[in-house]
Amino acid sequence: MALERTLSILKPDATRRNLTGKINARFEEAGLRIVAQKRAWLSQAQAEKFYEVHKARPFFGELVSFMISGPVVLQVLEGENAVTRNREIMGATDPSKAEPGTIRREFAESIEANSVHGSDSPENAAIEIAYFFAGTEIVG
Ligand code: RTP
Ligand code: MG
Repeated sequence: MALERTLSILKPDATRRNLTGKINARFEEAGLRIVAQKRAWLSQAQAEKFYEVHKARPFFGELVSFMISGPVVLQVLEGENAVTRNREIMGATDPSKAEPGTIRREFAESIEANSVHGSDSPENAAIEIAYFFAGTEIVG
């Protein structure tokens, strides 16, 4: 199996509670390597474009407000089956439905403030990585 890459975001609820190291340890323990990482405070336009697929959903406005409410950490994770593997260790969107031991079950505050984002397909991972990172910023 070839190495795969996925885009990860540590969301504002995670940076606010100083949880970035604890969450990064989860990725590394699961065999995912952080091959790019930067802290950023997203603009409204950046967050709206990133979550464009959810534009028609009732939670879109709140989601964008939440994502720009504080700094985030943008990351590229690399490993075998990285997209699926990362979604497994993140757990379900709603932390009350996430499996015990997952990042969201352990750290998330709510269905919205759920600590992490992970790309949902290799195709979207490529688009999302290119949205935030130049090729030279990724060091595998
Ligand atoms: P993500 O894209 O952030 O990795 O999360 P996901 O695939 O598990 O969930 P998705 O359906 O793509 O939703 C994106 C983010 O929107 C917020 N959300 N709020 N209030 C609500 O009902 C609701 N539903 C989703 C969450 O922050 C979710 O991660
Ligand atoms: Mg999603």
